[in-house]
Amino acid sequence: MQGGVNGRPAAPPPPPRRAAWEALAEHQRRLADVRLEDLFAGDKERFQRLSFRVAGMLVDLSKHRVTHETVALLLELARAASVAESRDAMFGGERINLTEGRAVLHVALRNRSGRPMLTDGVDVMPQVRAVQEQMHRFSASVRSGEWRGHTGERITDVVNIGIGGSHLGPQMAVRALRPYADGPRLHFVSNVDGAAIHDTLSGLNPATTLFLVASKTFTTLETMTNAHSARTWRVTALGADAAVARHFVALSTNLTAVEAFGIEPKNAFAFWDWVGGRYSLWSAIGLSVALAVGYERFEELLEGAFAVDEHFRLTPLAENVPVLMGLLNVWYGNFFGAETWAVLPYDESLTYLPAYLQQASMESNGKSVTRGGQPVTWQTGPVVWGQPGTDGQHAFYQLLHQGTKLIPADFIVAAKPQHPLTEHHHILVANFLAQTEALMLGRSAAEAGDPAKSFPGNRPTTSIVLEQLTPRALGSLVALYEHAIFTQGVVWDVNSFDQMGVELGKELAKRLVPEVQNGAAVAGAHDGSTAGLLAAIAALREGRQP
Ligand code: G6Q
Repeated sequence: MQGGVNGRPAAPPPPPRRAAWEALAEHQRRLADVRLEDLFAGDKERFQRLSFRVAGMLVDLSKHRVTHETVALLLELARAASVAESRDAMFGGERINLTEGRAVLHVALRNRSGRPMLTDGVDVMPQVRAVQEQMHRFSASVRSGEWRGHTGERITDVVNIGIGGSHLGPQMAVRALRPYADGPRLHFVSNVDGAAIHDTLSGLNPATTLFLVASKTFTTLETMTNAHSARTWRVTALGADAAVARHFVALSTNLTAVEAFGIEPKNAFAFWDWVGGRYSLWSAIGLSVALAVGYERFEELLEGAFAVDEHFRLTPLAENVPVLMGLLNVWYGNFFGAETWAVLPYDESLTYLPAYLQQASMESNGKSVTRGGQPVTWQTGPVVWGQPGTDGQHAFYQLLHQGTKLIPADFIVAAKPQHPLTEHHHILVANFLAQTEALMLGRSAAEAGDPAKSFPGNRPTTSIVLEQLTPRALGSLVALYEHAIFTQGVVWDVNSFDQMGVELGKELAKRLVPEVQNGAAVAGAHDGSTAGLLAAIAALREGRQP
Protein backbone atom coordinates (compact mmCIF):
# COMPACT_ATOMS: atom_id res chain seq x y z
CA MET A 1 0.00 0.00 0.00
CA GLN A 2 1.37 3.37 -1.01
CA GLY A 3 1.74 6.50 1.08
CA GLY A 4 1.67 6.57 4.88
CA VAL A 5 -0.93 8.53 6.80
CA ASN A 6 0.13 10.93 9.55
CA GLY A 7 3.37 9.04 10.04
CA ARG A 8 1.71 5.62 10.17
CA PRO A 9 1.58 3.08 7.36
CA ALA A 10 -1.47 3.38 5.14
CA ALA A 11 -4.13 0.68 5.35
CA PRO A 12 -7.18 0.07 3.17
CA PRO A 13 -10.57 1.31 4.32
CA PRO A 14 -12.96 -1.15 5.95
CA PRO A 15 -15.85 -2.77 4.06
CA PRO A 16 -17.76 -1.91 1.96
CA ARG A 17 -14.80 -0.27 0.20
CA ARG A 18 -12.17 -2.82 1.14
CA ALA A 19 -12.66 -5.49 -1.55
CA ALA A 20 -12.51 -3.05 -4.48
CA TRP A 21 -9.63 -1.22 -2.81
CA GLU A 22 -7.55 -4.37 -2.46
CA ALA A 23 -8.35 -5.40 -6.01
CA LEU A 24 -7.11 -2.00 -7.19
CA ALA A 25 -3.91 -2.34 -5.15
CA GLU A 26 -3.27 -5.73 -6.73
CA HIS A 27 -4.11 -4.40 -10.18
CA GLN A 28 -1.75 -1.44 -9.70
CA ARG A 29 1.15 -3.83 -9.07
CA ARG A 30 0.48 -5.43 -12.42
CA LEU A 31 0.05 -2.15 -14.23
CA ALA A 32 2.90 -0.20 -12.63
CA ASP A 33 5.36 -0.86 -15.48
CA VAL A 34 2.89 -0.70 -18.36
CA ARG A 35 3.62 2.22 -20.63
CA LEU A 36 1.02 4.57 -22.00
CA GLU A 37 2.38 4.37 -25.52
CA ASP A 38 1.87 0.60 -25.41
CA LEU A 39 -1.71 1.06 -24.28
CA PHE A 40 -2.26 3.35 -27.27
CA ALA A 41 -0.51 0.91 -29.60
CA GLY A 42 -2.74 -1.91 -28.35
CA ASP A 43 -5.99 0.01 -28.78
CA LYS A 44 -6.51 2.17 -31.81
CA GLU A 45 -9.76 3.45 -30.34
CA ARG A 46 -8.23 4.48 -27.04
CA PHE A 47 -8.65 8.22 -27.59
CA GLN A 48 -12.27 7.79 -28.72
CA ARG A 49 -13.00 5.45 -25.85
CA LEU A 50 -11.47 7.56 -23.14
CA SER A 51 -12.31 11.08 -24.23
CA PHE A 52 -15.69 12.47 -23.34
CA ARG A 53 -17.87 15.36 -24.34
CA VAL A 54 -19.71 17.15 -21.60
CA ALA A 55 -21.44 20.54 -21.77
CA GLY A 56 -19.39 21.56 -24.81
CA MET A 57 -16.08 20.51 -23.29
CA LEU A 58 -13.83 17.74 -24.53
CA VAL A 59 -12.27 15.89 -21.61
CA ASP A 60 -9.52 13.54 -22.69
CA LEU A 61 -8.66 10.89 -20.12
CA SER A 62 -6.78 8.63 -22.52
CA LYS A 63 -3.34 9.77 -21.32
CA HIS A 64 -3.98 8.11 -17.95
CA ARG A 65 -2.40 4.92 -16.74
CA VAL A 66 -5.60 2.97 -16.91
CA THR A 67 -7.00 0.01 -18.81
CA HIS A 68 -10.55 -1.31 -19.16
CA GLU A 69 -9.93 -3.26 -16.00
CA THR A 70 -8.70 -0.22 -14.05
CA VAL A 71 -11.79 1.73 -14.92
CA ALA A 72 -14.02 -1.21 -14.04
CA LEU A 73 -12.33 -1.59 -10.66
CA LEU A 74 -12.51 2.13 -9.94
CA LEU A 75 -16.20 2.07 -10.77
CA GLU A 76 -16.62 -0.86 -8.43
CA LEU A 77 -15.02 1.23 -5.70
CA ALA A 78 -17.38 4.10 -6.52
CA ARG A 79 -20.34 1.76 -6.23
CA ALA A 80 -19.08 0.28 -2.98
CA ALA A 81 -18.68 3.82 -1.63
CA SER A 82 -22.23 4.72 -2.74
CA VAL A 83 -21.16 7.65 -4.92
CA ALA A 84 -24.49 7.71 -6.79
CA GLU A 85 -26.54 7.52 -3.60
CA SER A 86 -24.48 10.30 -1.99
CA ARG A 87 -24.88 12.46 -5.07
CA ASP A 88 -28.64 11.92 -4.95
CA ALA A 89 -28.65 12.78 -1.26
CA MET A 90 -26.93 16.09 -2.06
CA PHE A 91 -29.40 16.97 -4.82
CA GLY A 92 -32.21 15.78 -2.55
CA GLY A 93 -31.31 18.40 0.07
CA GLU A 94 -30.31 15.89 2.76
CA ARG A 95 -28.10 17.20 5.54
CA ILE A 96 -24.97 15.53 4.18
CA ASN A 97 -22.72 18.06 5.91
CA LEU A 98 -22.97 15.96 9.05
CA THR A 99 -20.71 17.87 11.41
CA GLU A 100 -22.54 21.14 10.80
CA GLY A 101 -25.95 19.51 10.34
CA ARG A 102 -26.49 21.27 7.01
CA ALA A 103 -27.74 20.46 3.55
CA VAL A 104 -25.38 21.11 0.62
CA LEU A 105 -27.45 22.76 -2.05
CA HIS A 106 -25.27 25.11 -4.09
CA VAL A 107 -26.67 23.17 -7.06
CA ALA A 108 -30.04 24.83 -6.33
CA LEU A 109 -28.47 28.21 -7.14
CA ARG A 110 -27.96 27.11 -10.73
CA ASN A 111 -31.06 24.98 -11.07
CA ARG A 112 -32.43 26.33 -14.35
CA SER A 113 -35.06 23.62 -14.73
CA GLY A 114 -38.02 25.08 -12.88
CA ARG A 115 -38.03 21.96 -10.71
CA PRO A 116 -38.36 22.51 -6.97
CA MET A 117 -35.36 21.70 -4.81
CA LEU A 118 -36.27 20.67 -1.33
CA THR A 119 -34.56 20.57 1.97
CA ASP A 120 -36.57 19.57 5.04
CA GLY A 121 -39.61 19.47 2.76
CA VAL A 122 -39.27 23.17 1.84
CA ASP A 123 -38.59 24.30 -1.72
CA VAL A 124 -35.62 26.68 -1.67
CA MET A 125 -36.18 27.89 -5.23
CA PRO A 126 -38.55 30.81 -4.47
CA GLN A 127 -35.96 32.43 -2.17
CA VAL A 128 -33.15 31.69 -4.62
CA ARG A 129 -35.09 33.39 -7.41
CA ALA A 130 -36.00 36.37 -5.24
CA VAL A 131 -32.33 37.11 -4.50
CA GLN A 132 -31.43 36.54 -8.14
CA GLU A 133 -34.03 39.10 -9.17
CA GLN A 134 -32.62 41.52 -6.60
CA MET A 135 -29.11 40.94 -8.00
CA HIS A 136 -30.42 41.47 -11.51
CA ARG A 137 -32.11 44.77 -10.66
CA PHE A 138 -29.22 46.07 -8.62
CA SER A 139 -26.47 45.16 -11.10
CA ALA A 140 -28.49 46.64 -13.95
CA SER A 141 -29.03 49.91 -12.08
CA VAL A 142 -25.34 50.29 -11.16
CA ARG A 143 -24.23 49.43 -14.69
CA SER A 144 -26.71 51.78 -16.34
CA GLY A 145 -25.78 54.66 -14.04
CA GLU A 146 -29.24 54.85 -12.55
CA TRP A 147 -27.73 54.01 -9.15
CA ARG A 148 -25.78 57.06 -8.01
CA GLY A 149 -23.31 57.66 -5.21
CA HIS A 150 -23.94 60.05 -2.32
CA THR A 151 -22.83 63.08 -4.33
CA GLY A 152 -24.91 62.09 -7.35
CA GLU A 153 -22.03 60.65 -9.34
CA ARG A 154 -22.09 57.38 -11.22
CA ILE A 155 -20.26 54.33 -9.83
CA THR A 156 -17.02 53.68 -11.72
CA ASP A 157 -15.32 51.21 -9.36
CA VAL A 158 -16.51 48.33 -7.23
CA VAL A 159 -14.41 46.79 -4.45
CA ASN A 160 -15.30 43.29 -3.28
CA ILE A 161 -14.15 42.89 0.30
CA GLY A 162 -14.17 39.22 1.29
CA ILE A 163 -11.80 36.32 1.88
CA GLY A 164 -11.63 32.59 1.14
CA GLY A 165 -14.89 31.43 -0.34
CA SER A 166 -16.17 35.00 -0.42
CA HIS A 167 -13.24 36.11 -2.57
CA LEU A 168 -11.58 33.39 -4.61
CA GLY A 169 -14.59 32.51 -6.77
CA PRO A 170 -15.58 36.06 -7.73
CA GLN A 171 -11.96 37.05 -8.30
CA MET A 172 -11.36 34.01 -10.50
CA ALA A 173 -14.56 34.51 -12.51
CA VAL A 174 -14.17 38.26 -12.97
CA ARG A 175 -10.62 37.72 -14.25
CA ALA A 176 -11.68 34.84 -16.49
CA LEU A 177 -14.50 36.86 -18.03
CA ARG A 178 -12.53 40.06 -18.53
CA PRO A 179 -13.17 39.98 -22.31
CA TYR A 180 -16.86 40.44 -21.44
CA ALA A 181 -16.33 43.21 -18.89
CA ASP A 182 -18.36 46.26 -19.80
CA GLY A 183 -19.38 47.52 -16.37
CA PRO A 184 -17.57 49.28 -13.54
CA ARG A 185 -13.98 48.30 -12.80
CA LEU A 186 -13.72 45.51 -10.22
CA HIS A 187 -11.16 45.33 -7.42
CA PHE A 188 -10.68 42.61 -4.82
CA VAL A 189 -9.41 43.05 -1.30
CA SER A 190 -9.02 39.95 0.86
CA ASN A 191 -5.87 40.08 2.96
CA VAL A 192 -6.03 41.83 6.32
CA ASP A 193 -2.56 43.17 5.54
CA GLY A 194 -3.34 46.89 5.44
CA ALA A 195 -1.31 47.13 2.24
CA ALA A 196 -4.16 45.45 0.36
CA ILE A 197 -6.94 47.91 1.18
CA HIS A 198 -4.56 50.86 1.39
CA ASP A 199 -3.12 50.30 -2.07
CA THR A 200 -6.53 49.60 -3.59
CA LEU A 201 -8.19 52.69 -2.12
CA SER A 202 -5.32 55.00 -2.95
CA GLY A 203 -6.25 54.78 -6.62
CA LEU A 204 -9.99 55.30 -6.10
CA ASN A 205 -12.45 58.14 -5.74
CA PRO A 206 -14.76 57.78 -2.71
CA ALA A 207 -17.60 59.49 -4.56
CA THR A 208 -17.67 56.88 -7.33
CA THR A 209 -16.69 53.71 -5.47
CA LEU A 210 -19.08 51.00 -4.31
CA PHE A 211 -18.09 48.37 -1.74
CA LEU A 212 -19.46 44.86 -1.63
CA VAL A 213 -18.86 43.41 1.81
CA ALA A 214 -18.91 39.71 1.03
CA SER A 215 -19.03 37.50 4.09
CA LYS A 216 -21.26 34.55 4.80
CA THR A 217 -20.92 34.98 8.56
CA PHE A 218 -20.23 38.74 8.59
CA THR A 219 -17.86 38.12 11.48
CA THR A 220 -14.62 37.18 9.69
CA LEU A 221 -11.84 39.28 11.19
CA GLU A 222 -10.07 40.12 7.94
CA THR A 223 -13.21 41.11 6.08
CA MET A 224 -14.71 43.13 8.91
CA THR A 225 -11.41 44.93 9.51
CA ASN A 226 -11.15 45.82 5.83
CA ALA A 227 -14.83 46.83 5.69
CA HIS A 228 -14.42 49.16 8.67
CA SER A 229 -11.33 50.76 7.10
CA ALA A 230 -13.24 51.24 3.84
CA ARG A 231 -16.10 52.85 5.74
CA THR A 232 -13.74 55.20 7.57
CA TRP A 233 -12.13 56.16 4.24
CA ARG A 234 -15.52 57.01 2.80
CA VAL A 235 -16.81 58.89 5.81
CA THR A 236 -13.56 60.85 6.12
CA ALA A 237 -13.75 61.84 2.47
CA LEU A 238 -17.44 62.63 2.24
CA GLY A 239 -18.03 63.65 5.83
CA ALA A 240 -21.25 61.85 6.52
CA ASP A 241 -22.19 58.45 7.89
CA ALA A 242 -25.19 58.63 5.59
CA ALA A 243 -22.76 58.28 2.69
CA VAL A 244 -22.49 54.59 3.61
CA ALA A 245 -26.01 53.91 2.31
CA ARG A 246 -25.20 54.55 -1.34
CA HIS A 247 -21.75 53.00 -1.23
CA PHE A 248 -21.97 49.76 0.76
CA VAL A 249 -23.90 46.62 0.07
CA ALA A 250 -23.59 43.29 1.87
CA LEU A 251 -23.58 39.71 0.60
CA SER A 252 -24.25 37.55 3.62
CA THR A 253 -26.33 35.01 5.50
CA ASN A 254 -26.12 37.10 8.70
CA LEU A 255 -28.53 39.94 8.06
CA THR A 256 -28.56 41.05 11.70
CA ALA A 257 -24.82 41.74 11.64
CA VAL A 258 -25.20 43.47 8.26
CA GLU A 259 -27.67 45.91 9.75
CA ALA A 260 -25.50 46.47 12.81
CA PHE A 261 -22.69 47.50 10.43
CA GLY A 262 -24.99 50.20 9.04
CA ILE A 263 -25.97 48.62 5.74
CA GLU A 264 -29.68 48.91 5.05
CA PRO A 265 -31.60 45.65 4.68
CA LYS A 266 -32.61 46.59 1.14
CA ASN A 267 -28.91 46.69 0.23
CA ALA A 268 -28.27 43.24 1.65
CA PHE A 269 -28.17 40.22 -0.65
CA ALA A 270 -28.93 37.07 1.26
CA PHE A 271 -27.84 33.49 0.95
CA TRP A 272 -28.27 30.51 3.22
CA ASP A 273 -26.40 28.11 5.43
CA TRP A 274 -26.77 25.36 2.82
CA VAL A 275 -24.34 27.27 0.57
CA GLY A 276 -20.76 26.45 1.61
CA GLY A 277 -18.31 29.34 1.37
CA ARG A 278 -16.19 27.66 -1.30
CA TYR A 279 -19.34 26.84 -3.27
CA SER A 280 -20.81 30.35 -3.03
CA LEU A 281 -19.74 31.85 -6.35
CA TRP A 282 -23.21 30.97 -7.65
CA SER A 283 -24.99 32.84 -4.85
CA ALA A 284 -25.17 36.53 -3.95
CA ILE A 285 -21.38 36.24 -3.55
CA GLY A 286 -21.32 36.35 -7.37
CA LEU A 287 -22.69 39.91 -7.42
CA SER A 288 -19.28 41.29 -8.45
CA VAL A 289 -19.40 39.05 -11.53
CA ALA A 290 -22.86 40.36 -12.45
CA LEU A 291 -21.63 43.93 -12.00
CA ALA A 292 -18.57 43.34 -14.18
CA VAL A 293 -20.16 41.50 -17.09
CA GLY A 294 -23.91 41.99 -16.64
CA TYR A 295 -26.53 39.80 -15.05
CA GLU A 296 -27.31 37.99 -18.32
CA ARG A 297 -23.71 36.78 -18.49
CA PHE A 298 -23.88 35.72 -14.84
CA GLU A 299 -26.93 33.67 -15.75
CA GLU A 300 -24.95 32.03 -18.54
CA LEU A 301 -22.36 31.05 -15.96
CA LEU A 302 -25.15 29.41 -13.92
CA GLU A 303 -26.48 27.67 -17.03
CA GLY A 304 -23.06 26.25 -17.82
CA ALA A 305 -22.83 24.83 -14.31
CA PHE A 306 -26.38 23.49 -14.56
CA ALA A 307 -25.51 21.55 -17.72
CA VAL A 308 -22.78 19.71 -15.80
CA ASP A 309 -25.06 19.22 -12.78
CA GLU A 310 -27.51 17.44 -15.06
CA HIS A 311 -24.74 15.32 -16.53
CA PHE A 312 -23.49 14.42 -13.04
CA ARG A 313 -26.99 13.67 -11.80
CA LEU A 314 -28.22 11.60 -14.73
CA THR A 315 -25.27 9.92 -16.45
CA PRO A 316 -24.32 6.34 -15.52
CA LEU A 317 -21.09 6.26 -13.52
CA ALA A 318 -19.10 4.67 -16.35
CA GLU A 319 -19.71 7.71 -18.58
CA ASN A 320 -19.93 10.29 -15.85
CA VAL A 321 -17.01 12.61 -16.45
CA PRO A 322 -16.68 14.26 -13.01
CA VAL A 323 -16.98 10.82 -11.42
CA LEU A 324 -14.21 9.45 -13.65
CA MET A 325 -12.03 12.50 -12.96
CA GLY A 326 -12.54 12.07 -9.23
CA LEU A 327 -11.73 8.37 -9.41
CA LEU A 328 -8.50 9.07 -11.29
CA ASN A 329 -7.38 11.23 -8.41
CA VAL A 330 -8.10 8.35 -6.07
CA TRP A 331 -6.17 6.01 -8.37
CA TYR A 332 -2.98 8.06 -8.26
CA GLY A 333 -3.32 9.30 -4.70
CA ASN A 334 -4.07 5.97 -3.06
CA PHE A 335 -2.43 3.46 -5.38
CA PHE A 336 0.58 5.25 -6.93
CA GLY A 337 1.45 7.36 -3.89
CA ALA A 338 0.96 10.65 -5.76
CA GLU A 339 0.63 13.44 -3.22
CA THR A 340 -0.11 16.39 -5.44
CA TRP A 341 -2.24 17.30 -8.41
CA ALA A 342 -1.34 20.13 -10.78
CA VAL A 343 -3.84 22.37 -12.58
CA LEU A 344 -2.25 24.00 -15.60
CA PRO A 345 -4.58 26.21 -17.63
CA TYR A 346 -3.14 27.31 -20.95
CA ASP A 347 -5.12 30.48 -20.62
CA GLU A 348 -4.04 33.71 -19.01
CA SER A 349 -7.67 34.45 -18.16
CA LEU A 350 -7.67 31.40 -15.88
CA THR A 351 -4.84 32.83 -13.79
CA TYR A 352 -6.81 32.39 -10.57
CA LEU A 353 -8.30 28.98 -11.37
CA PRO A 354 -5.53 26.97 -9.64
CA ALA A 355 -5.96 29.00 -6.42
CA TYR A 356 -9.72 28.61 -6.65
CA LEU A 357 -9.47 24.84 -7.09
CA GLN A 358 -6.87 24.66 -4.38
CA GLN A 359 -9.49 25.86 -1.92
CA ALA A 360 -12.30 23.85 -3.48
CA SER A 361 -10.32 20.65 -3.19
CA MET A 362 -8.04 21.12 -0.19
CA GLU A 363 -10.65 22.65 2.10
CA SER A 364 -13.16 19.99 1.06
CA ASN A 365 -11.03 16.89 1.19
CA GLY A 366 -8.08 17.83 3.38
CA LYS A 367 -9.56 15.73 6.18
CA SER A 368 -8.38 12.81 8.26
CA VAL A 369 -11.55 11.71 10.01
CA THR A 370 -14.28 9.69 8.34
CA ARG A 371 -17.91 10.70 8.22
CA GLY A 372 -18.41 8.19 11.04
CA GLY A 373 -15.79 10.00 13.14
CA GLN A 374 -12.96 7.45 12.82
CA PRO A 375 -9.37 8.40 11.89
CA VAL A 376 -8.64 7.49 8.26
CA THR A 377 -5.83 5.06 7.48
CA TRP A 378 -5.69 5.99 3.78
CA GLN A 379 -4.63 9.13 1.96
CA THR A 380 -7.29 11.76 1.33
CA GLY A 381 -7.14 15.12 -0.52
CA PRO A 382 -4.03 15.89 -2.56
CA VAL A 383 -2.02 19.09 -2.51
CA VAL A 384 -3.41 21.12 -5.42
CA TRP A 385 -1.25 23.66 -7.16
CA GLY A 386 -0.54 25.20 -10.53
CA GLN A 387 -0.41 28.29 -12.67
CA PRO A 388 -1.09 29.14 -16.28
CA GLY A 389 1.07 27.66 -19.03
CA THR A 390 3.33 28.43 -20.73
CA ASP A 391 5.04 30.27 -17.86
CA GLY A 392 5.46 27.14 -15.73
CA GLN A 393 7.28 25.40 -18.59
CA HIS A 394 10.21 27.71 -17.96
CA ALA A 395 10.18 26.97 -14.27
CA PHE A 396 8.68 24.02 -12.41
CA TYR A 397 7.90 21.72 -15.37
CA GLN A 398 11.47 20.47 -15.04
CA LEU A 399 10.31 18.48 -12.01
CA LEU A 400 7.18 17.28 -13.81
CA HIS A 401 9.34 15.86 -16.62
CA GLN A 402 12.41 14.57 -14.85
CA GLY A 403 11.76 14.67 -11.12
CA THR A 404 11.19 11.63 -8.94
CA LYS A 405 7.58 12.42 -8.14
CA LEU A 406 4.52 11.32 -10.03
CA ILE A 407 2.31 14.38 -10.45
CA PRO A 408 -0.92 13.92 -12.37
CA ALA A 409 -1.74 17.17 -14.12
CA ASP A 410 -4.78 18.75 -15.75
CA PHE A 411 -4.13 20.80 -18.86
CA ILE A 412 -6.88 23.19 -19.93
CA VAL A 413 -7.12 25.16 -23.16
CA ALA A 414 -9.72 26.95 -25.29
CA ALA A 415 -9.74 26.18 -29.01
CA LYS A 416 -10.67 29.76 -29.88
CA PRO A 417 -9.03 32.77 -28.26
CA GLN A 418 -10.85 35.87 -27.05
CA HIS A 419 -8.36 38.18 -28.73
CA PRO A 420 -7.30 38.79 -32.34
CA LEU A 421 -3.70 37.52 -31.97
CA THR A 422 -4.20 34.18 -33.71
CA GLU A 423 -0.51 33.44 -34.07
CA HIS A 424 -0.07 33.66 -30.29
CA HIS A 425 -2.90 31.23 -29.85
CA HIS A 426 -1.38 28.71 -32.25
CA ILE A 427 1.83 28.80 -30.26
CA LEU A 428 -0.07 28.44 -26.99
CA VAL A 429 -2.00 25.41 -28.26
CA ALA A 430 1.16 23.85 -29.68
CA ASN A 431 2.75 24.10 -26.24
CA PHE A 432 -0.35 22.64 -24.58
CA LEU A 433 -0.17 19.61 -26.90
CA ALA A 434 3.61 19.28 -26.76
CA GLN A 435 3.72 19.10 -23.00
CA THR A 436 1.15 16.37 -22.47
CA GLU A 437 2.71 14.37 -25.29
CA ALA A 438 6.21 14.76 -23.89
CA LEU A 439 5.07 13.89 -20.38
CA MET A 440 3.52 10.72 -21.73
CA LEU A 441 6.22 9.59 -24.17
CA GLY A 442 9.37 10.73 -22.45
CA ARG A 443 12.69 9.90 -24.02
CA SER A 444 14.84 6.87 -23.19
CA ALA A 445 18.51 7.20 -22.23
CA ALA A 446 19.44 5.24 -25.38
CA GLU A 447 17.48 7.61 -27.56
CA ALA A 448 18.85 10.65 -25.75
CA GLY A 449 22.39 9.36 -25.73
CA ASP A 450 22.84 10.75 -22.23
CA PRO A 451 20.96 9.80 -19.03
CA ALA A 452 20.75 13.47 -18.05
CA LYS A 453 18.81 14.12 -21.21
CA SER A 454 16.43 11.21 -20.80
CA PHE A 455 12.82 11.55 -19.63
CA PRO A 456 10.99 8.68 -17.95
CA GLY A 457 7.63 9.63 -19.49
CA ASN A 458 4.49 7.70 -18.57
CA ARG A 459 3.32 10.77 -16.64
CA PRO A 460 -0.44 11.00 -16.68
CA THR A 461 -2.42 14.04 -17.76
CA THR A 462 -6.01 15.08 -18.37
CA SER A 463 -6.62 17.46 -21.27
CA ILE A 464 -9.71 19.65 -21.14
CA VAL A 465 -10.53 21.55 -24.31
CA LEU A 466 -13.15 24.28 -24.29
CA GLU A 467 -14.45 25.77 -27.47
CA GLN A 468 -13.98 29.25 -26.03
CA LEU A 469 -13.80 30.61 -22.50
CA THR A 470 -17.35 31.98 -22.40
CA PRO A 471 -19.32 32.50 -19.17
CA ARG A 472 -21.16 29.28 -19.92
CA ALA A 473 -17.93 27.33 -20.46
CA LEU A 474 -16.49 28.70 -17.24
CA GLY A 475 -19.58 27.62 -15.31
CA SER A 476 -19.31 24.13 -16.77
CA LEU A 477 -15.61 23.85 -16.04
CA VAL A 478 -15.99 24.85 -12.40
CA ALA A 479 -18.97 22.54 -11.84
CA LEU A 480 -16.99 19.68 -13.40
CA TYR A 481 -14.31 20.12 -10.77
CA GLU A 482 -16.80 20.57 -7.94
CA HIS A 483 -18.37 17.22 -8.69
CA ALA A 484 -15.01 15.50 -9.18
CA ILE A 485 -14.05 16.76 -5.71
CA PHE A 486 -17.40 15.54 -4.36
CA THR A 487 -16.75 12.08 -5.79
CA GLN A 488 -13.33 11.90 -4.16
CA GLY A 489 -14.75 12.93 -0.80
CA VAL A 490 -17.34 10.16 -0.96
CA VAL A 491 -14.78 7.53 -1.90
CA TRP A 492 -12.50 8.67 0.92
CA ASP A 493 -15.50 8.77 3.27
CA VAL A 494 -14.79 12.31 4.50
CA ASN A 495 -17.18 15.20 5.01
CA SER A 496 -16.23 17.49 2.12
CA PHE A 497 -18.40 20.29 3.43
CA ASP A 498 -17.03 21.40 6.76
CA GLN A 499 -13.80 23.35 7.36
CA MET A 500 -12.79 22.99 10.98
CA GLY A 501 -9.22 23.93 10.08
CA VAL A 502 -10.40 27.36 8.89
CA GLU A 503 -12.51 27.82 12.02
CA LEU A 504 -9.50 27.09 14.22
CA GLY A 505 -7.42 29.77 12.48
CA LYS A 506 -10.24 32.28 12.99
CA GLU A 507 -10.39 31.52 16.74
CA LEU A 508 -6.65 31.54 17.37
CA ALA A 509 -6.06 34.85 15.61
CA LYS A 510 -8.88 36.56 17.50
CA ARG A 511 -7.36 35.47 20.80
CA LEU A 512 -3.91 36.77 19.85
CA VAL A 513 -4.93 40.19 18.54
CA PRO A 514 -5.06 41.93 21.99
CA GLU A 515 -1.71 40.39 22.92
CA VAL A 516 -0.12 41.77 19.75
CA GLN A 517 -1.74 45.16 20.41
CA ASN A 518 -0.36 45.21 23.98
CA GLY A 519 2.98 43.83 22.88
CA ALA A 520 2.85 41.20 25.62
CA ALA A 521 1.76 37.59 25.79
CA VAL A 522 -0.69 36.53 28.46
CA ALA A 523 1.42 34.58 30.94
CA GLY A 524 1.26 30.85 30.32
CA ALA A 525 -1.04 31.21 27.30
CA HIS A 526 1.51 30.11 24.66
CA ASP A 527 4.34 27.77 23.89
CA GLY A 528 7.88 29.11 24.26
CA SER A 529 8.35 29.86 20.57
CA THR A 530 5.10 31.79 20.12
CA ALA A 531 5.68 33.82 23.29
CA GLY A 532 9.27 34.51 22.18
CA LEU A 533 8.20 35.65 18.71
CA LEU A 534 5.51 37.90 20.13
CA ALA A 535 8.03 39.55 22.45
CA ALA A 536 10.57 39.94 19.60
CA ILE A 537 8.02 41.62 17.32
CA ALA A 538 6.96 43.99 20.13
CA ALA A 539 10.61 44.88 20.80
CA LEU A 540 11.39 45.54 17.12
CA ARG A 541 8.26 47.67 16.82
CA GLU A 542 9.58 49.86 19.62
CA GLY A 543 13.06 50.07 18.13
CA ARG A 544 14.62 47.70 20.69
CA GLN A 545 16.65 44.65 19.77
CA PRO A 546 14.91 41.46 20.95
C1 G6Q B 1 -15.11 28.27 2.65
C2 G6Q B 1 -14.57 28.57 3.96
C3 G6Q B 1 -13.84 29.89 4.08
C4 G6Q B 1 -14.76 31.08 4.15
C5 G6Q B 1 -13.94 32.29 4.59
C6 G6Q B 1 -14.78 33.54 4.64
O1 G6Q B 1 -15.72 27.28 2.39
O2 G6Q B 1 -15.53 28.43 4.94
O3 G6Q B 1 -12.92 30.06 3.05
O4 G6Q B 1 -15.36 31.30 2.94
O5 G6Q B 1 -13.37 32.01 5.83
O6 G6Q B 1 -15.86 33.39 5.50
P1 G6Q B 1 -17.03 34.41 5.49
O7 G6Q B 1 -17.67 34.41 4.15
O8 G6Q B 1 -17.97 33.99 6.58
O9 G6Q B 1 -16.43 35.77 5.78
